[in-house]
Amino acid sequence: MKISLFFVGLMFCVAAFSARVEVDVNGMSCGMCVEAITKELKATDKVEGISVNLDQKKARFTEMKDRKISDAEIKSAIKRAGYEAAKIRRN
Ligand SMILES: [Cu+2]
Repeated sequence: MKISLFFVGLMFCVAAFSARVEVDVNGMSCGMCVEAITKELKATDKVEGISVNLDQKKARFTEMKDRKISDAEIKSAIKRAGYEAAKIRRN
């Protein structure tokens, strides 16, 4: 019982400190765009759970809690893929 409470507490802490990030991306038009953006975000090695939505033109991911990614780093990753990060939201 004590152990399971510990894990619940641990999971809560991880959730509390790893921010969900949502990025509006300009210029996406097909599945190749999705692939390219996913690949460049993954290459930063600072995010996980990447999900790029073509219809919504949004990239979503979770920032790794021990390796914060700055807005500038997000913008340059999206730019390396060939697109523009229009707006970045964190919550
Ligand atoms: Cu494309």
